[in-house]
Amino acid sequence: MSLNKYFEKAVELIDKSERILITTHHKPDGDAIGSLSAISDALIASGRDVKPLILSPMPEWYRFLFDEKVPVLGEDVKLDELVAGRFGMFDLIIIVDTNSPGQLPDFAKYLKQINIPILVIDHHRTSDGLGALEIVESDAAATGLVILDLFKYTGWKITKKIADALFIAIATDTGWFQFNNTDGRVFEACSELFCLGVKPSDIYRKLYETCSYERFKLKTAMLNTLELHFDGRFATMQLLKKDFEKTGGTYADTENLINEPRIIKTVDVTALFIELGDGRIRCSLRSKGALDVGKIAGKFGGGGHKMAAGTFVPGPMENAKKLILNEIRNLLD
Ligand SMILES: [Mn+2]
Repeated sequence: MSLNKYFEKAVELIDKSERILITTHHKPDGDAIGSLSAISDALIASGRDVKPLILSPMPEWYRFLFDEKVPVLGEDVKLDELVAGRFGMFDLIIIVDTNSPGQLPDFAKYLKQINIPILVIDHHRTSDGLGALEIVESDAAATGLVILDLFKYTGWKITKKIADALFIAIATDTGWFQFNNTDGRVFEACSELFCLGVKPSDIYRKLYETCSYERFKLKTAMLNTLELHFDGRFATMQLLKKDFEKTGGTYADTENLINEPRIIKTVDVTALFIELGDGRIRCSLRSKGALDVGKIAGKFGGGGHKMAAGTFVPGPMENAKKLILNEIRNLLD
Protein backbone atom coordinates (compact mmCIF):
# COMPACT_ATOMS: atom_id res chain seq x y z
CA MET A 1 0.00 0.00 0.00
CA SER A 2 1.43 3.41 -0.91
CA LEU A 3 1.90 6.07 1.72
CA ASN A 4 -0.89 8.18 0.24
CA LYS A 5 -3.21 5.19 0.52
CA TYR A 6 -2.35 5.01 4.23
CA PHE A 7 -3.01 8.73 4.61
CA GLU A 8 -6.33 8.32 2.77
CA LYS A 9 -7.38 5.60 5.21
CA ALA A 10 -6.22 7.69 8.18
CA VAL A 11 -8.38 10.58 6.99
CA GLU A 12 -11.35 8.20 6.61
CA LEU A 13 -10.86 7.07 10.22
CA ILE A 14 -10.53 10.65 11.49
CA ASP A 15 -13.54 11.86 9.48
CA LYS A 16 -15.71 9.23 11.17
CA SER A 17 -14.55 10.30 14.64
CA GLU A 18 -15.71 13.07 16.92
CA ARG A 19 -13.98 12.28 20.21
CA ILE A 20 -10.31 11.48 19.87
CA LEU A 21 -7.77 10.46 22.52
CA ILE A 22 -4.14 11.08 21.53
CA THR A 23 -1.15 9.69 23.35
CA THR A 24 2.51 8.72 22.96
CA HIS A 25 5.17 6.61 24.67
CA HIS A 26 6.10 7.00 28.33
CA LYS A 27 9.03 9.31 29.12
CA PRO A 28 8.01 11.41 26.10
CA ASP A 29 10.87 13.04 24.18
CA GLY A 30 10.81 15.97 21.77
CA ASP A 31 9.54 13.91 18.84
CA ALA A 32 6.76 12.38 20.94
CA ILE A 33 5.68 15.72 22.42
CA GLY A 34 6.02 17.70 19.17
CA SER A 35 4.04 15.10 17.22
CA LEU A 36 1.37 14.94 19.92
CA SER A 37 1.05 18.72 19.99
CA ALA A 38 0.89 19.14 16.19
CA ILE A 39 -1.77 16.52 15.60
CA SER A 40 -3.82 17.64 18.62
CA ASP A 41 -3.86 21.25 17.35
CA ALA A 42 -4.92 20.19 13.84
CA LEU A 43 -7.79 18.05 15.12
CA ILE A 44 -8.93 20.71 17.60
CA ALA A 45 -8.97 23.22 14.71
CA SER A 46 -11.21 20.82 12.79
CA GLY A 47 -13.78 21.13 15.58
CA ARG A 48 -13.26 17.73 17.15
CA ASP A 49 -13.25 16.93 20.82
CA VAL A 50 -9.58 16.08 21.36
CA LYS A 51 -7.99 14.84 24.56
CA PRO A 52 -4.22 14.49 24.71
CA LEU A 53 -2.97 12.21 27.49
CA ILE A 54 0.62 11.42 28.43
CA LEU A 55 1.88 8.39 30.31
CA SER A 56 4.59 10.08 32.38
CA PRO A 57 5.30 13.78 33.00
CA MET A 58 6.82 15.82 30.18
CA PRO A 59 9.99 17.86 30.69
CA GLU A 60 8.93 21.40 31.51
CA TRP A 61 10.74 22.97 28.52
CA TYR A 62 8.18 21.41 26.16
CA ARG A 63 5.12 22.73 28.03
CA PHE A 64 4.81 25.85 25.86
CA LEU A 65 3.59 23.58 23.05
CA PHE A 66 0.27 23.14 24.86
CA ASP A 67 -2.34 25.70 25.91
CA GLU A 68 -3.35 23.59 28.89
CA LYS A 69 -1.47 21.12 31.05
CA VAL A 70 -1.63 17.70 29.42
CA PRO A 71 -3.01 15.19 31.95
CA VAL A 72 -0.68 12.39 33.04
CA LEU A 73 -2.05 8.85 33.37
CA GLY A 74 -1.59 7.62 36.93
CA GLU A 75 -1.36 11.19 38.29
CA ASP A 76 -4.18 13.35 36.90
CA VAL A 77 -6.21 10.44 35.55
CA LYS A 78 -6.22 7.02 37.18
CA LEU A 79 -6.27 3.89 35.06
CA ASP A 80 -9.67 2.80 36.43
CA GLU A 81 -11.14 6.23 35.63
CA LEU A 82 -9.87 5.92 32.07
CA VAL A 83 -11.30 2.40 31.75
CA ALA A 84 -14.64 3.50 33.26
CA GLY A 85 -14.91 6.24 30.63
CA ARG A 86 -14.65 9.06 33.16
CA PHE A 87 -11.85 10.74 31.20
CA GLY A 88 -14.09 10.53 28.12
CA MET A 89 -15.74 8.13 25.74
CA PHE A 90 -13.73 7.99 22.55
CA ASP A 91 -14.34 6.77 19.03
CA LEU A 92 -10.69 6.93 17.94
CA ILE A 93 -7.31 6.60 19.64
CA ILE A 94 -4.20 8.00 17.97
CA ILE A 95 -0.78 6.85 19.20
CA VAL A 96 2.31 8.68 17.95
CA ASP A 97 6.02 7.78 18.03
CA THR A 98 5.62 4.19 19.22
CA ASN A 99 3.99 0.99 18.10
CA SER A 100 4.85 -1.12 21.09
CA PRO A 101 2.66 -1.86 24.17
CA GLY A 102 5.87 -2.08 26.26
CA GLN A 103 6.27 1.66 25.74
CA LEU A 104 2.72 2.36 26.97
CA PRO A 105 2.80 0.74 30.46
CA ASP A 106 -0.68 1.26 31.99
CA PHE A 107 -2.23 2.57 28.81
CA ALA A 108 -1.68 -0.86 27.22
CA LYS A 109 -3.92 -2.31 29.97
CA TYR A 110 -6.63 0.17 28.95
CA LEU A 111 -6.25 -0.79 25.28
CA LYS A 112 -6.84 -4.46 26.19
CA GLN A 113 -10.19 -3.60 27.75
CA ILE A 114 -11.68 -1.46 25.01
CA ASN A 115 -12.74 -1.86 21.42
CA ILE A 116 -11.95 1.46 19.74
CA PRO A 117 -10.06 1.84 16.46
CA ILE A 118 -6.41 2.80 16.92
CA LEU A 119 -4.36 4.83 14.48
CA VAL A 120 -0.58 4.55 14.92
CA ILE A 121 1.81 7.09 13.38
CA ASP A 122 5.41 6.10 14.00
CA HIS A 123 8.92 5.59 12.67
CA HIS A 124 10.25 2.78 14.88
CA ARG A 125 11.20 -0.61 13.54
CA THR A 126 9.63 -2.47 16.49
CA SER A 127 6.07 -2.99 15.40
CA ASP A 128 3.70 -5.00 17.53
CA GLY A 129 0.60 -4.49 15.44
CA LEU A 130 -1.07 -2.19 17.94
CA GLY A 131 -3.28 -0.31 15.56
CA ALA A 132 -6.19 -0.91 13.22
CA LEU A 133 -4.19 1.35 10.90
CA GLU A 134 -0.45 1.84 11.22
CA ILE A 135 1.46 4.48 9.33
CA VAL A 136 5.03 3.47 10.12
CA GLU A 137 7.90 4.83 8.07
CA SER A 138 11.01 3.26 9.55
CA ASP A 139 13.32 5.26 7.31
CA ALA A 140 11.95 8.59 8.57
CA ALA A 141 14.28 10.26 11.07
CA ALA A 142 11.32 11.39 13.21
CA THR A 143 7.60 10.81 13.57
CA GLY A 144 7.31 14.57 13.03
CA LEU A 145 8.33 14.03 9.39
CA VAL A 146 5.52 11.53 8.83
CA ILE A 147 3.07 13.93 10.44
CA LEU A 148 4.30 16.83 8.29
CA ASP A 149 3.54 14.70 5.22
CA LEU A 150 0.08 13.95 6.62
CA PHE A 151 -0.51 17.70 6.98
CA LYS A 152 0.54 18.23 3.37
CA TYR A 153 -1.68 15.38 2.18
CA THR A 154 -4.74 16.64 4.06
CA GLY A 155 -4.14 20.34 3.56
CA TRP A 156 -4.55 20.95 7.30
CA LYS A 157 -3.28 24.40 8.15
CA ILE A 158 0.22 24.46 9.63
CA THR A 159 0.11 27.29 12.13
CA LYS A 160 3.31 28.80 13.55
CA LYS A 161 2.78 26.74 16.73
CA ILE A 162 2.34 23.53 14.72
CA ALA A 163 5.47 24.39 12.71
CA ASP A 164 7.38 24.89 15.99
CA ALA A 165 6.12 21.54 17.30
CA LEU A 166 7.15 19.66 14.15
CA PHE A 167 10.53 21.38 14.07
CA ILE A 168 11.14 20.32 17.68
CA ALA A 169 10.14 16.75 16.79
CA ILE A 170 12.64 16.62 13.93
CA ALA A 171 15.47 18.60 15.57
CA THR A 172 15.45 16.57 18.79
CA ASP A 173 15.20 13.13 17.14
CA THR A 174 18.21 13.96 14.95
CA GLY A 175 20.19 15.36 17.91
CA TRP A 176 19.95 18.79 16.29
CA PHE A 177 21.15 17.35 12.98
CA GLN A 178 24.14 15.54 14.47
CA PHE A 179 22.92 11.91 14.37
CA ASN A 180 23.42 9.80 11.26
CA ASN A 181 19.65 9.69 10.63
CA THR A 182 19.93 13.30 9.44
CA ASP A 183 19.21 13.21 5.71
CA GLY A 184 17.98 15.41 2.87
CA ARG A 185 14.36 14.91 3.89
CA VAL A 186 15.16 16.32 7.34
CA PHE A 187 16.69 19.49 5.91
CA GLU A 188 13.91 19.90 3.35
CA ALA A 189 11.26 19.59 6.04
CA CYS A 190 13.07 22.03 8.34
CA SER A 191 13.48 24.47 5.46
CA GLU A 192 9.71 24.36 4.87
CA LEU A 193 9.04 24.85 8.59
CA PHE A 194 11.54 27.70 8.71
CA CYS A 195 9.62 29.39 5.88
CA LEU A 196 6.46 29.03 7.99
CA GLY A 197 8.07 31.16 10.67
CA VAL A 198 10.06 28.76 12.87
CA LYS A 199 13.09 30.46 14.41
CA PRO A 200 15.56 27.68 15.32
CA SER A 201 17.58 29.97 17.59
CA ASP A 202 14.45 30.86 19.59
CA ILE A 203 13.51 27.19 19.88
CA TYR A 204 17.02 26.28 20.98
CA ARG A 205 16.96 28.94 23.67
CA LYS A 206 13.51 27.83 24.90
CA LEU A 207 14.60 24.21 25.09
CA TYR A 208 18.17 24.39 26.35
CA GLU A 209 18.90 27.81 27.79
CA THR A 210 16.15 28.08 30.38
CA CYS A 211 17.80 25.99 33.08
CA SER A 212 16.97 27.12 36.61
CA TYR A 213 19.85 28.05 38.92
CA GLU A 214 18.75 25.17 41.19
CA ARG A 215 19.09 22.66 38.36
CA PHE A 216 22.48 24.10 37.45
CA LYS A 217 23.69 23.76 41.05
CA LEU A 218 22.41 20.18 41.13
CA LYS A 219 24.36 19.46 37.95
CA THR A 220 27.51 20.94 39.51
CA ALA A 221 27.06 18.78 42.63
CA MET A 222 26.62 15.71 40.41
CA LEU A 223 29.68 16.47 38.24
CA ASN A 224 31.82 16.81 41.35
CA THR A 225 31.16 13.12 42.12
CA LEU A 226 32.35 11.87 38.73
CA GLU A 227 34.56 8.77 38.91
CA LEU A 228 36.02 6.80 36.01
CA HIS A 229 36.55 3.02 36.24
CA PHE A 230 38.03 0.29 34.05
CA ASP A 231 40.48 2.44 32.08
CA GLY A 232 37.95 5.24 31.80
CA ARG A 233 35.28 3.11 30.11
CA PHE A 234 32.73 3.37 32.91
CA ALA A 235 31.70 6.70 34.46
CA THR A 236 29.72 6.93 37.69
CA MET A 237 28.06 9.93 39.30
CA GLN A 238 25.72 10.27 42.25
CA LEU A 239 23.22 12.57 43.90
CA LEU A 240 22.30 12.19 47.57
CA LYS A 241 19.23 13.50 49.37
CA LYS A 242 21.36 16.21 50.91
CA ASP A 243 22.41 17.43 47.42
CA PHE A 244 18.75 18.11 46.59
CA GLU A 245 18.28 19.88 49.93
CA LYS A 246 21.41 21.99 49.49
CA THR A 247 20.77 23.03 45.89
CA GLY A 248 16.97 23.27 45.91
CA GLY A 249 16.89 21.09 42.77
CA THR A 250 14.21 18.44 42.30
CA TYR A 251 14.18 14.91 40.93
CA ALA A 252 12.66 16.26 37.67
CA ASP A 253 15.75 18.48 37.37
CA THR A 254 17.91 15.37 36.86
CA GLU A 255 16.44 14.85 33.35
CA ASN A 256 19.27 14.29 30.82
CA LEU A 257 22.03 15.06 33.36
CA ILE A 258 23.32 11.50 32.99
CA ASN A 259 24.50 12.30 29.48
CA GLU A 260 27.19 14.76 30.60
CA PRO A 261 30.16 12.29 30.78
CA ARG A 262 29.41 10.95 27.28
CA ILE A 263 31.68 13.59 25.80
CA ILE A 264 34.70 11.94 27.48
CA LYS A 265 36.51 10.01 24.76
CA THR A 266 37.10 6.80 26.73
CA VAL A 267 33.62 6.51 28.27
CA ASP A 268 31.39 3.67 26.99
CA VAL A 269 28.87 3.51 29.82
CA THR A 270 27.60 6.07 32.31
CA ALA A 271 25.69 5.43 35.52
CA LEU A 272 23.89 8.01 37.64
CA PHE A 273 22.86 6.92 41.15
CA ILE A 274 20.16 8.98 42.83
CA GLU A 275 19.09 8.62 46.44
CA LEU A 276 15.33 9.23 46.46
CA GLY A 277 13.33 10.87 49.23
CA ASP A 278 12.28 7.45 50.55
CA GLY A 279 15.91 6.28 50.68
CA ARG A 280 15.77 3.98 47.68
CA ILE A 281 18.60 4.19 45.13
CA ARG A 282 17.64 4.70 41.51
CA CYS A 283 20.34 3.88 38.98
CA SER A 284 20.13 5.14 35.39
CA LEU A 285 22.48 3.71 32.78
CA ARG A 286 23.50 4.96 29.35
CA SER A 287 25.67 3.18 26.81
CA LYS A 288 27.27 4.39 23.62
CA GLY A 289 26.48 0.96 22.17
CA ALA A 290 29.41 -1.33 23.08
CA LEU A 291 27.69 -2.72 26.20
CA ASP A 292 24.03 -3.64 26.67
CA VAL A 293 22.88 -1.75 29.77
CA GLY A 294 19.32 -3.12 29.42
CA LYS A 295 20.70 -6.50 30.54
CA ILE A 296 22.22 -5.00 33.69
CA ALA A 297 19.03 -3.18 34.65
CA GLY A 298 17.06 -6.37 33.99
CA LYS A 299 19.10 -8.26 36.60
CA PHE A 300 17.79 -5.91 39.29
CA GLY A 301 14.19 -5.95 38.04
CA GLY A 302 14.51 -2.76 36.01
CA GLY A 303 14.06 -2.23 32.30
CA GLY A 304 15.15 -0.41 29.19
CA HIS A 305 17.15 -1.25 26.13
CA LYS A 306 20.74 -1.57 24.96
CA MET A 307 21.53 2.14 25.06
CA ALA A 308 19.37 3.39 27.95
CA ALA A 309 18.03 1.63 31.02
CA GLY A 310 17.15 2.18 34.64
CA THR A 311 16.52 0.23 37.81
CA PHE A 312 16.34 0.39 41.59
CA VAL A 313 19.41 -1.06 43.32
CA PRO A 314 19.65 -2.11 46.99
CA GLY A 315 21.27 0.66 49.03
CA PRO A 316 22.96 2.30 50.70
CA MET A 317 24.77 4.28 48.02
CA GLU A 318 28.19 2.58 48.31
CA ASN A 319 26.55 -0.85 48.10
CA ALA A 320 24.49 0.14 45.06
CA LYS A 321 27.61 1.37 43.28
CA LYS A 322 29.50 -1.83 44.15
CA LEU A 323 26.69 -4.00 42.74
CA ILE A 324 26.58 -2.13 39.43
CA LEU A 325 30.41 -1.98 39.19
CA ASN A 326 30.48 -5.78 39.52
CA GLU A 327 27.97 -6.17 36.70
CA ILE A 328 29.96 -3.86 34.45
CA ARG A 329 33.17 -5.76 35.29
CA ASN A 330 31.49 -9.04 34.32
CA LEU A 331 30.35 -7.59 31.01
CA LEU A 332 33.78 -6.20 30.24
CA ASP A 333 35.56 -9.49 31.05
MN1 LIG B 1 10.80 9.48 17.49
